[in-house]
Amino acid sequence: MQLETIVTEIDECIMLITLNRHKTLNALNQKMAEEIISSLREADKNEEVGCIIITGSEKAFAAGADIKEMRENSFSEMYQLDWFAQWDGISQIRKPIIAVVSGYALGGGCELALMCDFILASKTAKFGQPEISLGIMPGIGGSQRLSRIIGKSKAMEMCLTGRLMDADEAEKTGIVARIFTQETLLDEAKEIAKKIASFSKPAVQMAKESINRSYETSLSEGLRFERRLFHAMFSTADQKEGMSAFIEKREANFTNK
Ligand code: DAK
Repeated sequence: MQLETIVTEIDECIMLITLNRHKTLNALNQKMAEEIISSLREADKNEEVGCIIITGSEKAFAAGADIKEMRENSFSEMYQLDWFAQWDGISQIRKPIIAVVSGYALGGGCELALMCDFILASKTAKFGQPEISLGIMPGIGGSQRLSRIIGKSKAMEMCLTGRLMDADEAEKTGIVARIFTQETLLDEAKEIAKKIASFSKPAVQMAKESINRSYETSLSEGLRFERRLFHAMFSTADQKEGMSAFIEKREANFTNK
């Protein structure tokens, strides 16, 4: 597929997806949603890829859904086209996805970052759900994922006032895993992605699946699910290799089997 709104590159074991609508601060339109989801699916199928990075520009990860594209839409158009339902596809991606955020991550841009497995940010990052100032509300998880991460009070305050949160506060509240300088952010992110990709793919994917399950089930069900996956890992060659390598004081050579 000829990509118009993103650039993708495979760097060793990482698929790097760079949002590429810089003039509009990477505003998310329908085309971009389709291209991101289809690239993620491709990465998921590609045996070389062990981890995926989604990033934007220095000024903006993404400043939200494209206001110009949707302004004139009617309710029936939004409903019948099921506008932005394709974003749900991100939750079916089994390989880890890291959002690497500099500058603005607003509205749908903040929600896209929150759909990823974790967020690495530069000191310039600003997160927000400013939809309220446009006469709308968050629509791809902002009112759901954000409140589960930062709690009701802060999520309410952000969604009802549109206030932006800086990188330090985002790290303190758990939106962001780690902060780096602008200059080193992408290199640090690639190192982290390569580390993840160096481990057993089944182990990485089961760990991701298990953490995600915790958001959708009771603690006792979640613990049972985790234990079953843990037991299942003892059927993999990588479990034998990982434990043997430790005992033999050598590097593990995982084969994803
Ligand atoms: N959409 C379209 N264009 C945008 C944009 C956006 N979200 N954000 C920025 N741009 C464009 C600007 O219009 C401007 O274009 P030109 O005027 O040069 O043609 C260019 O990017 C540069 O922006 P600024 O000139 O405004 O740059 P500044 O540095 O002065 O300000 C800013 C940066 C990020 C503070 C500002 O651009 C801004 O406030 N942007 C809008 C932020 C925002 O309100 N974001 C939320 C968008 S609404 C749905 C689910 C979810 C959603 C929709 C539907 N369904 C389930 C159906 C999500 C909705 C949203 O995200």
